[in-house]
Amino acid sequence: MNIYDWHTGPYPARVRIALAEKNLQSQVRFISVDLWKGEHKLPDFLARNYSGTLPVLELPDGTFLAECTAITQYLDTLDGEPTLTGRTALEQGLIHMMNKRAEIELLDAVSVYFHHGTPGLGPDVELYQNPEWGFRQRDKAVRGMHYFDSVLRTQPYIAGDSFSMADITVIGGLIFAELVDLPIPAECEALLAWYARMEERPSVQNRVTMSMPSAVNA
Ligand code: GTS
Repeated sequence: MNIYDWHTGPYPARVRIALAEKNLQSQVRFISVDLWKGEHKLPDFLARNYSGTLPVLELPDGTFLAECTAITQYLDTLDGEPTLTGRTALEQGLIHMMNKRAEIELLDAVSVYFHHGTPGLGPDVELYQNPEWGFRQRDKAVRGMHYFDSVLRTQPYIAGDSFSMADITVIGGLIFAELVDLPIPAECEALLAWYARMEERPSVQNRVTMSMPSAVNA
């Protein structure tokens, strides 16, 4: 399988962490798509993913799977342990809900802030920017941090008692928040403590160095 990604990207980090959690790294080849040069907006790449975003998983039969949630679900189904998307109907429902919340309330909000409220990927790639929308999403992301802090005051992981895809998505949000200098508020003690625990996981620590990326059309 091929993964089209960018080694320091917060969304690609989600799939890199999932791969490491499932010990599937040896089954994929990483193909680097340079976001800063806008390679993800070129026709070749858009043919692989209409949305023009990373990461994308290419299967041996030529199928392209985009969207971190879909890729994680696929990888989780390929291999049994540990499960990242739940076993029972209730676990799967809760993980899906919290994963979606982690995207809407945190990760996607930070991403919109990056693309609209900061120079983003630069003038050659950011063809439309709306700073006010960006700043609103920045504030939404901080509210999201408070929300996840409240969740973690009553349970050890984002979707309950076990580590899951929803934890990975919040980790992605906090990786992105660090990149745009959006710190976790000091009063979010449960979120800070949880994040310190997450940063100790080998899958999170080794996510950037897990492979040497090759060129886009290698
Ligand atoms: N909903 C998509 C997913 O979950 O996969 C979003 C993917 C996404 O936004 N990826 C970023 C991207 O391609 C990669 S990174 O910012 O994390 O490195 N951004 C480029 C762009 O122009 O939006």
